[in-house]
Amino acid sequence: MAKSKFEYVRNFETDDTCLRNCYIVVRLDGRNFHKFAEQHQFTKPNDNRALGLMTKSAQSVMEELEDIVIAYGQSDEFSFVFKRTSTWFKRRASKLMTHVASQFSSSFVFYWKEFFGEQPLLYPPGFDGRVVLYPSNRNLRDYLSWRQADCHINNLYNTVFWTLVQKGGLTTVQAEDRLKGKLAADKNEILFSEFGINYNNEPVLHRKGTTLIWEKRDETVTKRMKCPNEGEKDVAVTRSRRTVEAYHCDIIGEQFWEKHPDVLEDDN
Ligand code: DGT
Ligand code: MG
Ligand code: MG
Ligand code: MG
Ligand code: MG
Repeated sequence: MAKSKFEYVRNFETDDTCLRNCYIVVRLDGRNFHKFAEQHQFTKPNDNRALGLMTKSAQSVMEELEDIVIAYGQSDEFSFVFKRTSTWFKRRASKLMTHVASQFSSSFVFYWKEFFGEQPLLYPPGFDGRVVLYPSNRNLRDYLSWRQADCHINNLYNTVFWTLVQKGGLTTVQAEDRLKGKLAADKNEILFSEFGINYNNEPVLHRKGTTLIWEKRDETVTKRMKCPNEGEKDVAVTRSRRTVEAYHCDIIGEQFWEKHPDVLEDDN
């Protein structure tokens, strides 16, 4: 086919192929969600409708796109891990990242009503994305541990902070002063001795975030079948289906990975 004289502009495209053998992580984060949460009256410190919508949108990403083996989310962020052998979109970082970000954003708007009911979405939300490569299972697990530790640190802080304000009658400035330089043990102590709250009994969704993985589930359906000489009959048919399952558990320790050995491929 004849080429136009404009064709050369293609050569300005830069190569952004992700290094082979590495896990490709795409992390999304809500743009200016501090304001978005205020304007949509998110409950503090955690809004279960918002967290549910984030998880639903992440499930849609996993179901619609190829090769995502695990995703982890907390607050206004979600990380998606593509399997290390993925060849989807020739491993082009910009393609993978923009597909994740746009699928997530459109799902967030599409499913809004399912979680917020009649409360209107006031303006179109956006999400930024970044791509990070991890060459080993250890590095990938440390990445996910880092995000879950971040969830814990923020949630402990936010839980004490808003308890001091909502139940302790402090202003936000006073609560901030009170918590300056305090260690995790001090925060647990304030919650327990002043408000009778055991942090470990707080909802696990808020303490651990949300982990999504693929699982095989047996599904039994009744099918009407034509049988020779017997006419039509209802027959129970069991088939195994892959579905995205949500967990709110520790993913820093070994237990989760021992229980789900198929999520990560071997290092060698
Ligand atoms: P960015 O990411 O630089 O565009 O700015 P932000 O404002 O999104 O900052 P970020 O991502 O560091 O922090 C997330 C914000 O989202 C944080 O200000 C609190 C808010 N947020 C997230 N989840 C909830 C929630 O469940 N309830 C409430 N009230 N706020 C939430
Ligand atoms: Mg930020
Ligand atoms: Mg944000
Ligand atoms: Mg964030
Ligand atoms: Mg096209």
